[in-house]
Amino acid sequence: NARQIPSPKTYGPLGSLPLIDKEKMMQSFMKLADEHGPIFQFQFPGRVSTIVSNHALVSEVSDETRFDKTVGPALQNVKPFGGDGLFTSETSEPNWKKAHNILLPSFSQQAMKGYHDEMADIAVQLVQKWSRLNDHESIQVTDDMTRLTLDTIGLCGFNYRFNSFYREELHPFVQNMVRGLDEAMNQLQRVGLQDKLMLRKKRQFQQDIQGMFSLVDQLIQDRKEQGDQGEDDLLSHMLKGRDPETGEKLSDENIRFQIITFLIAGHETTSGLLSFALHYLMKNPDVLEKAYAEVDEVLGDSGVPSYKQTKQLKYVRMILNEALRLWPTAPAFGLHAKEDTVIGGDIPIEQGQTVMVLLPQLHRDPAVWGEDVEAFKPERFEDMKSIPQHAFKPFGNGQRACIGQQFAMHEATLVLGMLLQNFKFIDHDNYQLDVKETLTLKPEGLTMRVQPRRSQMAFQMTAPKQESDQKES
Ligand code: FDE
Repeated sequence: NARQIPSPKTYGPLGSLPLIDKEKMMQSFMKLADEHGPIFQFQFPGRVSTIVSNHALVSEVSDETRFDKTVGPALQNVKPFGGDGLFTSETSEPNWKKAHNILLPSFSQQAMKGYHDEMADIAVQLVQKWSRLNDHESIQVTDDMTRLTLDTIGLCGFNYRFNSFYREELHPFVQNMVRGLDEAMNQLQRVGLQDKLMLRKKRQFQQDIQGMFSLVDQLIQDRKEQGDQGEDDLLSHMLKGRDPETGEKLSDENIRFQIITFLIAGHETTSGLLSFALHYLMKNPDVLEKAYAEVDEVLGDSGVPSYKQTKQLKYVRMILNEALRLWPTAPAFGLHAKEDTVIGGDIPIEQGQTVMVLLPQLHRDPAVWGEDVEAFKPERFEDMKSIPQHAFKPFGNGQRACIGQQFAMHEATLVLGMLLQNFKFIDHDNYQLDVKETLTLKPEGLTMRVQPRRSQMAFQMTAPKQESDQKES
């Protein structure tokens, strides 16, 4: 006997849209999941979305023999500039497997050693900026985190310096990207004719895409002209790498899409993560106390953390995981059934039917996390093995999970460690969390003040190894 999937009430051609806050779609879905349960169907104008959000059901749809990633409506709208890059391609598109094979080694834990000094270079810029603020100046947290994460992926990935700490305005590439992503998300909520009439928006969208293409194409061309100088970054791996399965290389067009993909995926999500973590630290003084204790023990006055020291910041990592539990900055992903199947014992899902996994709700399943799901407790992640499989999925699922997971976590641990090492965090205006939604989540309007924790800032850099090696030769 098949069970009927619950669905909220509808309003003619608008479907259930009037029930949700258009600016906060994910948070509206969380409320609907509270009312309608761990699986419900949401009627958009012209399409229906099946939303799953508890551990039992997510475990089933995470089974890769029955389900595969789907490039859902949101990612479809990003495709004009993400193309068949890793994020926006179906598993069946030939370039997905090819690029996945070529790029996997660039994101291994081993590869992080090679990125560490460049990550530290950008983190030092952030610490220097904060250490030079006057007493009553406050920090726009998400803006500075976005400067940091964009510059980090630019430098580690492509040896390009956005130099965001030296500009008040966003880098033109980022303006194109932010507007492009914003338009892609807005298209989701427009009804047919309404969307067709947005001519000015469409022209702007095309301009933004061209803007992104031209910077990235220039980067590729420059690197090719300058020839192989022994670079060891993502771009060099993309230009030189061959798929071990087919022996083929990536095309220039695909490399363009991959670079844009890494710039999008690598900065918004990680910057949101760091911002949420800072927010929760300021609201949980005992957690903050423990974090200071760990950082003082592991880093002390030893200057910029080394790769090895960063790996030792266990509690800092637990804080980041707990922030990702409450607000996974990439809040949802889509899957489709590979064949007719049944989930939850009696809910039929037809071949090709899509489901959306709603992560912030999954991460609040009381069957896994207990009744105090809203409490910020990094201790939940003391022992990763104690967390049931598929209960915590901030980096997605299976072979389509985030290739940048190690990268993001190493970067975020290093940066949060350095901020703790150097600053007292001050929640000067008693910030109340307001989660802003774009393609990702971030704490809107979060500001803070800082005071130095030590008389001598620990940001004196020793020259990165590779560079000094090169100079000698
Ligand atoms: C991916 C990803 C995901 C899945 C999605 C779907 O399924 O649709 C997720 C959930 C994520 N990712 C998340 C995240 C978070 C954070 C913090 C991050 N992420 C970060 C990063 C960085 C970088 C560089 C990245 N990231 C990247 C990426 C990519 C490329 C991808 C795709 C993969 C494949 O192959 O598919 C992702 N990422 Fe992430």
